[in-house]
Amino acid sequence: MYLVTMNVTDAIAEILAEEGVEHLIGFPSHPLFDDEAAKKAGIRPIVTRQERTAAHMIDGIARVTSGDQVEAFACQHGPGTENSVGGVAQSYAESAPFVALPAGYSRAKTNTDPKFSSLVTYQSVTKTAEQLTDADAVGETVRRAFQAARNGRQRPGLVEIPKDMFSKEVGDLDYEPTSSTRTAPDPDAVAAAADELVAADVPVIYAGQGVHYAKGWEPLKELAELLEAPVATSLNGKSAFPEDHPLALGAGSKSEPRQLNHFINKADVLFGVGCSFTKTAYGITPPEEDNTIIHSTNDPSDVDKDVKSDLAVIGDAKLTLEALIEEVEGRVDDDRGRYDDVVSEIDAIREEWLADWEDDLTDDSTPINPYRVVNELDNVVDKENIIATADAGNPRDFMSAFFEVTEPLSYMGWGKTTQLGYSLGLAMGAKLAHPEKLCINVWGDGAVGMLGMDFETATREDIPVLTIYLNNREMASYDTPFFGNYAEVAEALGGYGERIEDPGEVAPAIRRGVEKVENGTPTMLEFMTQKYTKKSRPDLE
Ligand SMILES: Cc1ncc(C[n+]2csc(CCOP(=O)(O)OP(=O)(O)O)c2C)c(N)n1
Ligand SMILES: [Mg+2]
Repeated sequence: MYLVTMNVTDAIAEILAEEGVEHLIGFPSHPLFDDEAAKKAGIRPIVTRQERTAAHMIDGIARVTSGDQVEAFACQHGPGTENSVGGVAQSYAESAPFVALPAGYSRAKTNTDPKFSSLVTYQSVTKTAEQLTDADAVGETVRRAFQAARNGRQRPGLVEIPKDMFSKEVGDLDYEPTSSTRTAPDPDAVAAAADELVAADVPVIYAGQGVHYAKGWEPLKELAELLEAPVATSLNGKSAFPEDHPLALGAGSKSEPRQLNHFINKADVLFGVGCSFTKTAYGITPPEEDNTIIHSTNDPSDVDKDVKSDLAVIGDAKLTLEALIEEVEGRVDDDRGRYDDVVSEIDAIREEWLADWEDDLTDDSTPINPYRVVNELDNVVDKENIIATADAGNPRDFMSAFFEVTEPLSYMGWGKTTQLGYSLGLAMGAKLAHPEKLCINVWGDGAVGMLGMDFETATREDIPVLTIYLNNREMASYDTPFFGNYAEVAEALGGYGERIEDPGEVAPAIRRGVEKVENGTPTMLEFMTQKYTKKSRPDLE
């Protein structure tokens, strides 16, 4: 808290600092960049090559900090704001928070055709959208955006600042930073959920991204072990439950493990926690009849949106899981006597499923089978020290099912909307938040073409990420050919680039890449792969 007189630009910079913002990421012109206001307030400004990447980076930071680190985005009025919609929309759909501070046209022209209005256009992809029209209201206006971004279902908040406002003098600024509050579930609903889960023959837990945001990983494991119940995650929830745990089913997506599909269909009680149950091609579609669906979410608007539940438990995922553990503990003995059966049922299906995929995962053919790359990546990297993600298209489907993760927040899964190129920004954001981790994105031609030039942001800003590019010279599911030598592009942009054509070189190349990254060099490994669109679709078998 402080009392000073300053202009709007400096006031916003100070507010950001008070809010704990560490990075202002975006694209000029914007006074927070141009006047070095952010820098002077101790905030690191980062300029990307594309506004979308900037949003993706701060989205990545938010995700890998469980929404604690709410960062700021800035861009120019007009074209900057027009070009940024995608980035904000992606974070809105995936529920990742940040505060966007786009400049706007001067107030005299703000509502004049054809001037782009962020206030109007961003309404559908932000939690709150406001326009700053009074310098003395700068504190309360920006505060509302942070408050929205930090609380409940975390999503972007936006304040459009007409460009004539930046130089306006602010009277006394007295700013208190916002905080986040958790909501606890209705005890009656928790008791009812416990009754159902304990009485179930085949209880199955489905964990979503809310478990990451609530940091509910430990109680999730405890509840699963208490109930002796298998655990699936959504794609966004991937890594909320260790995938090497005997009760793990893996992540539900367009390509998913056979054991997951088996148990989702077999469950007589399906407990979705921290999930939206959104019907999407990249999520599960549970049967709604002949079972009991319990839906726990912190956003009541998810309940009965796409999937009709039998019981809703509204609240923070961690508080809900902890409350459930207490209720369940009073209802069950230590050993329910079915752990071994459940585990061997999972294991048998999993082994059979992996055996069916063995030929792909270890394929020696040339061009390289992309599953071979994913499998070698899975084998080579140290799972305790990574954060991985994959892009839209087949790379997502290869990774979601066959890249196993064991640590909370070691995977950034997404697919509520699927903008090509999102993965690079996510990986760079993760690296900024966790410089000690190996941050990896796996993407294809379509994604590289859209945001590949932001590899230069990684080299210029010293953000050493490992980019795995599966180059099949086309958009495989769209029969659209592309070409280019992107390993050379990566080199030309100041990083390390290597093109790999020999399947025997896949693992050694990954090791070389990891070493380059560890030495501080952003690295692009370009694997020349077959066009391959085979997915694991047990639902269609
Ligand atoms: C911005 C955007 N436009 C269109 C799409 C639709 N889309 C999804 S995947 C894809 C092709 C991806 O091709 P590529 O990156 O080469 O991966 P591949 O499937 O070939 O491995 C397209 C066009 C999208 N996801 N994002
Ligand atoms: Mg491709």
